[in-house]
Amino acid sequence: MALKTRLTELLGIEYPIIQGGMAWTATAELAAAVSNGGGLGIIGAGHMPTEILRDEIRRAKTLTDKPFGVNLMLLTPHIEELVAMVIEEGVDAVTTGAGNPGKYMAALKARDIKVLTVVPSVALAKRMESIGADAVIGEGMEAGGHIGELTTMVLTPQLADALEIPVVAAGGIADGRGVAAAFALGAEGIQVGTRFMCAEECTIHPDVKDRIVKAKDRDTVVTGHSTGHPVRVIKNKLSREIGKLDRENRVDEIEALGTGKLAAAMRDGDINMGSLMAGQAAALVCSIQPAAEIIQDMMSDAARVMGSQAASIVGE
Ligand code: TUI
Repeated sequence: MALKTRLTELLGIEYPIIQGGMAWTATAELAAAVSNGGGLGIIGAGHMPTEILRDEIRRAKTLTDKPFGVNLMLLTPHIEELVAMVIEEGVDAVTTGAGNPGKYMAALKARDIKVLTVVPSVALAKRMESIGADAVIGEGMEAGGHIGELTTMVLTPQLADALEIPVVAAGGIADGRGVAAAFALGAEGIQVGTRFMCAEECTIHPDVKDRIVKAKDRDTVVTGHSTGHPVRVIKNKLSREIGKLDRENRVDEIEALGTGKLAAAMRDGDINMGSLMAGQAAALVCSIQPAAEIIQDMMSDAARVMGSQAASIVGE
Protein backbone atom coordinates (compact mmCIF):
# COMPACT_ATOMS: atom_id res chain seq x y z
CA MET A 1 0.00 0.00 0.00
CA ALA A 2 1.27 3.40 -0.89
CA LEU A 3 1.59 6.09 1.77
CA LYS A 4 0.72 9.48 0.27
CA THR A 5 2.17 12.61 1.79
CA ARG A 6 2.97 16.06 0.45
CA LEU A 7 6.44 14.68 -0.32
CA THR A 8 5.19 11.86 -2.54
CA GLU A 9 2.94 14.39 -4.32
CA LEU A 10 5.79 16.88 -4.73
CA LEU A 11 8.14 14.31 -6.23
CA GLY A 12 5.67 12.05 -8.02
CA ILE A 13 6.88 8.96 -6.16
CA GLU A 14 5.03 6.06 -4.60
CA TYR A 15 6.68 5.82 -1.20
CA PRO A 16 8.02 8.72 0.92
CA ILE A 17 11.57 7.37 0.91
CA ILE A 18 14.53 9.34 -0.40
CA GLN A 19 17.89 7.65 -0.80
CA GLY A 20 20.85 9.42 0.79
CA GLY A 21 23.24 11.12 -1.66
CA MET A 22 26.35 9.20 -0.72
CA ALA A 23 29.58 10.08 -2.55
CA TRP A 24 31.47 7.12 -4.10
CA THR A 25 28.42 5.01 -3.24
CA ALA A 26 25.20 6.33 -4.75
CA THR A 27 25.76 5.63 -8.45
CA ALA A 28 23.23 5.53 -11.29
CA GLU A 29 22.62 1.81 -10.59
CA LEU A 30 21.57 2.39 -6.97
CA ALA A 31 19.58 5.55 -7.77
CA ALA A 32 17.68 3.80 -10.57
CA ALA A 33 16.98 0.75 -8.37
CA VAL A 34 15.54 2.94 -5.60
CA SER A 35 13.45 4.93 -8.08
CA ASN A 36 12.23 1.74 -9.77
CA GLY A 37 11.27 0.50 -6.29
CA GLY A 38 9.02 3.53 -5.76
CA GLY A 39 11.32 5.83 -3.77
CA LEU A 40 13.47 8.75 -4.93
CA GLY A 41 16.88 7.51 -6.05
CA ILE A 42 19.75 9.97 -5.79
CA ILE A 43 23.14 10.07 -7.50
CA GLY A 44 25.75 11.27 -5.00
CA ALA A 45 28.01 13.80 -6.74
CA GLY A 46 30.56 14.34 -3.96
CA HIS A 47 33.71 15.57 -5.68
CA MET A 48 32.85 13.85 -8.98
CA PRO A 49 34.22 15.58 -12.11
CA THR A 50 31.45 17.34 -14.04
CA GLU A 51 31.54 15.09 -17.11
CA ILE A 52 31.46 11.91 -15.00
CA LEU A 53 28.36 13.17 -13.20
CA ARG A 54 26.81 14.05 -16.56
CA ASP A 55 27.38 10.45 -17.71
CA GLU A 56 25.86 9.11 -14.47
CA ILE A 57 22.73 11.24 -14.98
CA ARG A 58 22.42 10.03 -18.58
CA ARG A 59 22.94 6.42 -17.49
CA ALA A 60 20.28 6.72 -14.78
CA LYS A 61 17.86 7.96 -17.43
CA THR A 62 18.43 4.73 -19.38
CA LEU A 63 17.85 2.62 -16.24
CA THR A 64 14.62 4.19 -15.00
CA ASP A 65 11.62 6.15 -16.26
CA LYS A 66 10.78 7.20 -12.71
CA PRO A 67 11.84 10.47 -11.05
CA PHE A 68 15.37 10.60 -9.63
CA GLY A 69 17.73 13.24 -8.32
CA VAL A 70 21.29 14.31 -7.68
CA ASN A 71 22.89 15.21 -4.36
CA LEU A 72 25.22 18.19 -4.59
CA MET A 73 27.91 18.35 -1.91
CA LEU A 74 28.34 22.10 -1.56
CA LEU A 75 31.92 21.97 -0.25
CA THR A 76 33.25 20.71 -3.56
CA PRO A 77 35.40 23.35 -5.32
CA HIS A 78 33.73 23.01 -8.74
CA ILE A 79 30.17 23.24 -7.37
CA GLU A 80 29.19 26.10 -9.74
CA GLU A 81 30.05 23.96 -12.76
CA LEU A 82 28.16 20.97 -11.35
CA VAL A 83 25.04 23.06 -10.77
CA ALA A 84 25.18 24.45 -14.32
CA MET A 85 25.54 20.96 -15.78
CA VAL A 86 22.69 19.52 -13.67
CA ILE A 87 20.48 22.36 -14.90
CA GLU A 88 21.55 21.62 -18.48
CA GLU A 89 20.84 17.88 -18.22
CA GLY A 90 17.65 18.28 -16.19
CA VAL A 91 16.80 16.01 -13.26
CA ASP A 92 13.64 15.85 -11.18
CA ALA A 93 15.19 16.85 -7.86
CA VAL A 94 18.37 18.04 -6.21
CA THR A 95 19.27 17.39 -2.61
CA THR A 96 22.07 19.49 -1.15
CA GLY A 97 24.46 18.81 1.70
CA ALA A 98 27.29 20.35 3.68
CA GLY A 99 26.30 23.98 3.19
CA ASN A 100 23.81 26.64 2.19
CA PRO A 101 22.51 26.28 -1.40
CA GLY A 102 20.96 29.78 -1.44
CA LYS A 103 23.06 30.96 -4.41
CA TYR A 104 21.72 28.18 -6.66
CA MET A 105 18.09 28.05 -5.57
CA ALA A 106 16.60 30.40 -8.19
CA ALA A 107 18.40 28.79 -11.14
CA LEU A 108 17.41 25.25 -10.10
CA LYS A 109 13.80 26.21 -9.52
CA ALA A 110 13.62 28.08 -12.83
CA ARG A 111 14.33 24.71 -14.52
CA ASP A 112 11.53 23.15 -12.41
CA ILE A 113 14.01 21.08 -10.40
CA LYS A 114 12.68 20.35 -6.91
CA VAL A 115 15.18 21.44 -4.24
CA LEU A 116 15.44 19.57 -0.95
CA THR A 117 18.15 20.89 1.31
CA VAL A 118 19.78 18.92 4.09
CA VAL A 119 19.74 21.02 7.25
CA PRO A 120 21.28 20.35 10.65
CA SER A 121 19.36 23.15 12.44
CA VAL A 122 16.04 24.99 12.62
CA ALA A 123 17.60 28.36 11.75
CA LEU A 124 19.02 27.15 8.43
CA ALA A 125 15.77 25.32 7.67
CA LYS A 126 13.75 28.52 8.08
CA ARG A 127 16.16 30.37 5.81
CA MET A 128 15.82 27.63 3.19
CA GLU A 129 12.02 27.79 3.36
CA SER A 130 12.09 31.56 2.94
CA ILE A 131 14.17 31.35 -0.26
CA GLY A 132 11.96 28.70 -1.86
CA ALA A 133 13.17 25.22 -0.86
CA ASP A 134 10.51 22.64 -1.68
CA ALA A 135 11.27 20.54 1.41
CA VAL A 136 14.00 20.17 4.00
CA ILE A 137 15.81 17.02 5.03
CA GLY A 138 16.57 17.29 8.75
CA GLU A 139 19.62 15.13 9.31
CA GLY A 140 20.41 14.01 12.83
CA MET A 141 23.87 13.12 14.09
CA GLU A 142 23.07 9.42 13.94
CA ALA A 143 23.72 9.72 10.19
CA GLY A 144 26.93 8.71 8.46
CA GLY A 145 29.41 11.07 6.86
CA HIS A 146 29.42 14.80 7.62
CA ILE A 147 26.95 15.54 10.44
CA GLY A 148 25.52 18.30 12.61
CA GLU A 149 25.05 18.26 16.38
CA LEU A 150 21.38 17.45 16.95
CA THR A 151 19.73 14.07 17.01
CA THR A 152 16.95 13.08 14.62
CA MET A 153 14.63 12.65 17.61
CA VAL A 154 14.81 16.32 18.63
CA LEU A 155 15.49 17.97 15.26
CA THR A 156 12.51 16.48 13.38
CA PRO A 157 9.65 17.77 15.57
CA GLN A 158 11.24 21.22 15.84
CA LEU A 159 11.44 21.43 12.05
CA ALA A 160 7.85 20.24 11.72
CA ASP A 161 6.74 22.99 14.15
CA ALA A 162 8.78 25.74 12.51
CA LEU A 163 8.08 25.13 8.82
CA GLU A 164 5.20 25.05 6.38
CA ILE A 165 7.06 22.95 3.78
CA PRO A 166 7.40 19.16 4.20
CA VAL A 167 10.08 17.80 6.52
CA VAL A 168 12.04 14.67 5.69
CA ALA A 169 13.73 12.92 8.64
CA ALA A 170 17.21 11.50 8.18
CA GLY A 171 19.78 9.83 10.39
CA GLY A 172 19.30 6.55 12.21
CA ILE A 173 16.36 5.28 10.14
CA ALA A 174 16.85 1.78 8.74
CA ASP A 175 13.65 -0.13 9.40
CA GLY A 176 9.88 0.23 9.69
CA ARG A 177 10.09 1.26 13.33
CA GLY A 178 12.27 4.20 12.33
CA VAL A 179 9.82 5.18 9.59
CA ALA A 180 6.92 5.04 12.06
CA ALA A 181 8.90 7.09 14.59
CA ALA A 182 9.78 9.73 11.98
CA PHE A 183 6.12 10.09 11.03
CA ALA A 184 5.14 10.32 14.70
CA LEU A 185 7.65 13.19 15.01
CA GLY A 186 5.99 15.11 12.18
CA ALA A 187 8.04 14.07 9.15
CA GLU A 188 6.33 13.46 5.82
CA GLY A 189 9.18 11.43 4.44
CA ILE A 190 12.43 9.80 5.39
CA GLN A 191 15.92 9.65 3.92
CA VAL A 192 17.82 6.37 4.12
CA GLY A 193 21.53 6.07 3.49
CA THR A 194 23.24 3.26 5.35
CA ARG A 195 20.64 0.56 4.62
CA PHE A 196 20.81 1.34 0.90
CA MET A 197 24.59 0.84 1.04
CA CYS A 198 23.64 -2.81 1.53
CA ALA A 199 21.29 -2.88 -1.45
CA GLU A 200 22.26 -5.51 -4.02
CA GLU A 201 22.38 -2.78 -6.67
CA CYS A 202 24.80 -0.64 -4.67
CA THR A 203 28.18 -0.95 -6.40
CA ILE A 204 30.44 -0.40 -3.36
CA HIS A 205 32.97 -3.08 -2.48
CA PRO A 206 31.35 -6.17 -0.93
CA ASP A 207 33.72 -6.05 2.05
CA VAL A 208 32.18 -2.70 3.08
CA LYS A 209 28.68 -4.16 2.89
CA ASP A 210 29.88 -7.08 4.98
CA ARG A 211 31.33 -4.70 7.59
CA ILE A 212 27.98 -2.86 7.82
CA VAL A 213 26.02 -6.08 8.18
CA LYS A 214 28.37 -7.14 11.00
CA ALA A 215 28.34 -3.73 12.75
CA LYS A 216 27.12 -3.55 16.34
CA ASP A 217 25.65 -0.69 18.39
CA ARG A 218 28.89 1.16 19.26
CA ASP A 219 30.85 0.48 16.08
CA THR A 220 30.67 4.02 14.66
CA VAL A 221 32.59 7.06 15.86
CA VAL A 222 32.66 10.77 14.97
CA THR A 223 36.07 12.01 13.90
CA GLY A 224 37.33 15.35 12.60
CA HIS A 225 35.78 17.64 15.24
CA SER A 226 38.90 19.83 15.08
CA THR A 227 38.45 20.39 11.32
CA GLY A 228 34.98 21.91 11.76
CA HIS A 229 33.54 19.10 9.60
CA PRO A 230 32.86 16.17 11.90
CA VAL A 231 32.34 12.88 10.07
CA ARG A 232 30.74 9.65 11.34
CA VAL A 233 32.47 6.45 10.23
CA ILE A 234 32.69 2.81 11.23
CA LYS A 235 35.66 2.45 13.56
CA ASN A 236 38.89 1.16 12.01
CA LYS A 237 42.62 1.88 11.92
CA LEU A 238 42.06 5.13 9.98
CA SER A 239 39.47 6.43 12.46
CA ARG A 240 41.83 5.69 15.36
CA GLU A 241 44.68 7.56 13.63
CA ILE A 242 42.43 10.53 12.81
CA GLY A 243 41.04 10.47 16.36
CA LYS A 244 44.56 10.83 17.76
CA LEU A 245 45.34 13.79 15.44
CA ASP A 246 41.95 15.30 16.32
CA ARG A 247 42.74 15.34 20.04
CA GLU A 248 45.98 17.18 19.23
CA ASN A 249 44.23 19.63 16.84
CA ARG A 250 46.53 18.62 13.96
CA VAL A 251 44.00 19.77 11.34
CA ASP A 252 46.28 19.85 8.27
CA GLU A 253 47.47 16.30 8.96
CA ILE A 254 43.86 15.12 9.27
CA GLU A 255 42.98 16.65 5.90
CA ALA A 256 46.07 15.02 4.33
CA LEU A 257 45.40 11.62 5.91
CA GLY A 258 41.72 11.72 4.87
CA THR A 259 42.34 12.53 1.20
CA GLY A 260 41.21 9.74 -1.12
CA LYS A 261 40.13 7.52 1.75
CA LEU A 262 36.41 7.38 0.88
CA ALA A 263 37.28 5.94 -2.54
CA ALA A 264 39.76 3.57 -0.89
CA ALA A 265 36.92 2.16 1.19
CA MET A 266 33.97 2.18 -1.17
CA ARG A 267 35.71 1.44 -4.48
CA ASP A 268 38.74 -0.60 -3.38
CA GLY A 269 37.38 -2.24 -0.22
CA ASP A 270 40.13 -1.02 2.10
CA ILE A 271 38.39 -1.82 5.38
CA ASN A 272 41.35 -0.83 7.57
CA MET A 273 42.59 2.43 6.08
CA GLY A 274 39.53 3.53 4.08
CA SER A 275 36.92 6.00 5.36
CA LEU A 276 33.93 3.79 6.20
CA MET A 277 31.31 6.54 6.28
CA ALA A 278 28.11 4.99 7.64
CA GLY A 279 25.49 5.84 10.23
CA GLN A 280 24.68 4.39 13.63
CA ALA A 281 21.89 2.50 11.87
CA ALA A 282 24.58 0.16 10.50
CA ALA A 283 23.79 -1.93 13.59
CA LEU A 284 20.21 -2.30 12.34
CA VAL A 285 21.20 -3.52 8.87
CA CYS A 286 21.23 -7.32 8.83
CA SER A 287 21.27 -8.40 5.20
CA ILE A 288 21.96 -7.51 1.60
CA GLN A 289 18.71 -7.16 -0.36
CA PRO A 290 17.44 -5.59 -3.58
CA ALA A 291 16.60 -1.89 -3.09
CA ALA A 292 12.94 -2.47 -3.95
CA GLU A 293 12.71 -5.15 -1.25
CA ILE A 294 14.27 -2.78 1.32
CA ILE A 295 11.58 -0.22 0.50
CA GLN A 296 8.79 -2.82 0.72
CA ASP A 297 10.09 -4.20 4.03
CA MET A 298 10.42 -0.75 5.59
CA MET A 299 7.00 0.43 4.45
CA SER A 300 5.10 -2.73 5.37
CA ASP A 301 6.78 -2.89 8.79
CA ALA A 302 5.99 0.79 9.35
CA ALA A 303 2.32 0.20 8.53
CA ARG A 304 2.23 -2.76 10.93
CA VAL A 305 3.95 -0.80 13.73
CA MET A 306 1.73 2.26 13.28
CA GLY A 307 -1.41 0.13 13.11
CA SER A 308 -0.68 -2.02 16.14
CA GLN A 309 0.41 0.97 18.22
CA ALA A 310 -2.70 2.93 17.35
CA ALA A 311 -4.82 -0.12 18.17
CA SER A 312 -3.13 -0.70 21.52
CA ILE A 313 -3.38 2.98 22.52
CA VAL A 314 -7.14 2.92 22.05
CA GLY A 315 -7.29 -0.40 23.90
CA GLU A 316 -8.22 -2.73 21.06
O1 TUI B 1 26.63 16.31 3.54
C1 TUI B 1 26.32 15.37 4.23
N1 TUI B 1 27.10 14.30 4.42
C2 TUI B 1 28.34 14.16 3.89
S1 TUI B 1 29.11 15.26 2.87
C3 TUI B 1 30.46 14.30 2.85
S2 TUI B 1 31.90 14.75 1.98
C4 TUI B 1 32.78 15.50 3.21
N2 TUI B 1 33.88 14.89 3.62
C5 TUI B 1 34.64 15.46 4.57
C6 TUI B 1 34.28 16.66 5.16
C7 TUI B 1 33.15 17.25 4.77
C8 TUI B 1 32.36 16.67 3.79
C9 TUI B 1 30.27 13.19 3.59
N3 TUI B 1 29.08 13.13 4.15
N4 TUI B 1 25.13 15.36 4.86
C10 TUI B 1 24.29 16.48 4.80
C11 TUI B 1 24.66 17.46 5.82
N5 TUI B 1 24.65 18.73 5.61
N6 TUI B 1 25.08 17.20 7.07
C12 TUI B 1 25.32 18.41 7.65
C13 TUI B 1 25.04 19.36 6.70
C14 TUI B 1 25.11 20.79 6.79
C15 TUI B 1 26.02 21.42 7.61
C16 TUI B 1 26.07 22.82 7.64
C17 TUI B 1 24.27 21.53 5.98
C18 TUI B 1 24.31 22.89 6.02
C19 TUI B 1 25.21 23.53 6.83
O2 TUI B 1 25.15 24.87 6.80
C20 TUI B 1 26.17 25.65 7.27
C21 TUI B 1 25.88 27.02 6.73
O3 TUI B 1 26.53 27.37 5.75
O4 TUI B 1 24.95 27.64 7.25
